[in-house]
Order: sequence, then C-alpha cells, then structure tokens
Amino acid sequence: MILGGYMSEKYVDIYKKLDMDIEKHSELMSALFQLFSDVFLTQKNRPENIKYFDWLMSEIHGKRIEELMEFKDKNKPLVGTFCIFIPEEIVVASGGACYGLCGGAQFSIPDAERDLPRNICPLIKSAYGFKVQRTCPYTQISNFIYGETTCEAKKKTWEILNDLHPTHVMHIPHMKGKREKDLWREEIYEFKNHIEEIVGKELTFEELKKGVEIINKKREALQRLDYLRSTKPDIVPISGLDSLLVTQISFYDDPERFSDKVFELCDELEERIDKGISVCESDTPRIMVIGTPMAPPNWKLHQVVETTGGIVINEEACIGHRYFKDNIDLDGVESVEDIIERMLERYMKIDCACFTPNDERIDKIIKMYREKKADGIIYYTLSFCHTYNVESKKVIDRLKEEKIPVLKIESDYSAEDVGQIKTRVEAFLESIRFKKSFKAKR
Ligand code: BJ8
Repeated sequence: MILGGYMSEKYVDIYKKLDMDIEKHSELMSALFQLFSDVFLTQKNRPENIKYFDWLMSEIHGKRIEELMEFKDKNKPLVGTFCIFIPEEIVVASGGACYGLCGGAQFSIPDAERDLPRNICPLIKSAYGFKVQRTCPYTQISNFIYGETTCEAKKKTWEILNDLHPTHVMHIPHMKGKREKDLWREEIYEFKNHIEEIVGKELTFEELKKGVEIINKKREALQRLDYLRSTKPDIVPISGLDSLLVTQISFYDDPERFSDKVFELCDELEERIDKGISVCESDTPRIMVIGTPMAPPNWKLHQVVETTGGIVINEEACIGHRYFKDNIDLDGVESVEDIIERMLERYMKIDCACFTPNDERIDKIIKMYREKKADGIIYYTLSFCHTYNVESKKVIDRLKEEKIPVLKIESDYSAEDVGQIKTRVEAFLESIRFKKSFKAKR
C-alpha cells in the first residue's frame, strides 16, 4: 500500500500556510489511499510503467503541492478550473500551472449541502464542499478559480463560491454560430488579461506558442494511449481503470513530465501488444463509456465493469477522449492573434452536451464505436446533470437504430447503488457475450 508522505512535517507546514483543516484533510487522505489501494493495486498484470502514475497519485497532495508552492513563491499564476473549455495553454505560456478542481468524492458533499441544494450534480457539490472544508490544497493555493457558464448549477455556484475564494467566470455560449464565436473570442482574451495581470506583462508570441506546444504534446501522448488500449480486438494491454487514472492525472501533473511518462508507458504497451500480453481474455466484452466526466476518486463504474467480466476500452468524456481529441494547429501562425484564433477554433470543436444542437457528438460516438471494435456502450450520467441526461434520449435512440447495445447508468458518488449497478452491468455483459458467441458460431 502506498501512502505518500502527506503527513510528513514539510507537507504539514505547507498545509498550514494554505490555511487547511489538517485533521479533516488527514481523514480524507486515509480514505482516499485505502480506496486507491483496493481499486488499483489489486489489479493483476499491470504495465510496469504505471508505477509513475501510482506514485503521482500517492503524492497528489504531497510532492505536487510542494512543486506548486515553488510556482507561488515565484509569482507564477496558479489557476483551478472545472471545465476543459478553460485554455490551459495560456496559463502554461505564462510559466504557471492550471489544474482541475472537479470533485469526485462523497467525503465533502455533506458540508456542501449546508449551502447548496441536494438535487444538483455531485461533481459541483463535491468541489464546493472541499472549499468549505479547506481540505483541497489545489483550491487553497489557487490565485483564482475560473468557472464557466456550461450548466445552471455551475454558474450559480460560482456566485456563492466567489464569497469563499476569488472566482472568475468564462461565458461559454451554448450555440456555435458567428455571434457566439465573437463572444467566445472576447472571453479568451479576457482570460489572457487575467493571467497577464498576475505576471505583470503581456504574453509574447513565442511564450504563447510554447504554451500551446506543451499542451499539444500532452494531448498527443493521451491520443497515443487511447489508440493503443483499443487498437487490437483481442489484446488490451492496459485496463480501463489504469487508463482512466492516467487521464485523471493529466489534470494535475506537470504537463511536460506527464507527456514523457505517458510516452514511456505507450512504448511498453506497444511491446505488450507485440508479445500478445493482454489484461483480459480475448473474448471479454469491450465497453465504451460515454457521458459525464469522472473526477478522481470516482472510479465506481470502471471498477464495476472490470470486476464483472468486461473491459473499458475508451471514455467519451471530458476526462477522456473529449479532452484530448483535438490539437491546436500552429501551422503558419505569425502573431498572438493568429494563435488565439486557432485556439478558439480548437475549443469550439468540444462537443459538450451544453450545446444545442450537438449532433456532431452522436456521429462521433458511432464512428468511435466502429473503429474501436467495441461490443457495447454504457451511457454514464451523473445524477442531476440535466444536459447529459436529456441528451441521452437522442444518443440512445440513434445507437438503437444502429443496433449498438447500450445501457444507461445514472449515479452519484455514494456507495449505495453499487450493488444495483453491478446487477445491471452483469446482465448487460451477459447479453453481449451471448450475442458474441452466437455471431462466432454463424
Ligand atoms: S465540457 S462536460 S467539463 S461542462 S457540472 S455539465 S456533470 S451538471 S462537467 Fe463538463 Fe466542461 Fe461540458 Fe466537459 Fe453536468 Fe455536473 Fe454540469 Fe458537468
């Protein structure tokens, strides 16, 4: 069991400087490490290079926070976000760090529910609860939090959160026409201005280009991992849980170090494929998970699927393919304005359910399903996420038309529904297995 050194003196000193509730934080971390150990370290036949990501997870509130303190001491921007619409390239260009604050834990929700309604999405309540509890060093260390207007619950929460921590809001339009594009461009410039205020200077063309190159490389690394885990119909060289872990860590780690480590992992996965090393039997049902993001430590669905005889080969989610699918094209850029325009084009390709219409998402899901030779899809939505929940009707109707097996799961962060989800997933995998064996006999 890896425990990390989160209670070592030097880290406790940092937590004190960040005005954290040390006792409560320690309670959170022991629960987190126990869960991590139960879910991840019990898996068999893991790639050797996954150890770096285990280590990073063990140091998520240790070494990584120590590194961010060094940024803080040098007056580099530290920005916490809740959405992949916030252009991290600009923060990286300024020499700062950008990381995700979405909450994936039940631990902080009761504290959040003192201020927020119970019937809103757990991702928001969990993150807000961490601020109330003062148990998340990433929140505490941020110069500011950057929220957005993607859903009703989020945009109203930012008003309340702003009373506890400086919070800006990026206006993300919900359609993709010319008017919306103009507004979105202004929002990106405003974000750049906020970052420049911290560093006290305008970002140069070279700095911005470098920031984009660093994040492009991170996305390329994740694209390669996504390809390798699903390219062979009979060999899966890494579990869905471990792939999810890598993607989750991409929201916290130093982006350059992270990319190098993912490339090393991918080299090993290529070797495993060549040698025929798979984490599951060749006839294991291959499942694509689509829908709302899974912030750590939300590993519930993957764990259920992979301990019930299936394997997750892809996540069509913001902690997954939607995050890394598109790079910023730097070809021929000559000015800061050119880079911002390309950035805008790239960010406008994100097919979040907050857009209407959003048919491109459905076409993409079907294309991915065929390319990855998946056997079925689980449409995963967090409870009370209206956008993904309502959009599931159109998506599932199309999947049925295409004769693609699909199961919808709506869940929160509590452990109460695990048994029920397991029963439904078991039945789903069984029906896939039956169809597969029937096809094989024909
Ligand atoms: S681009 S999916 S990260 S908004 S918070 S919408 S789950 S009710 S997270 Fe998201 Fe950006 Fe879209 Fe991706 Fe629903 Fe919860 Fe709202 Fe959520």
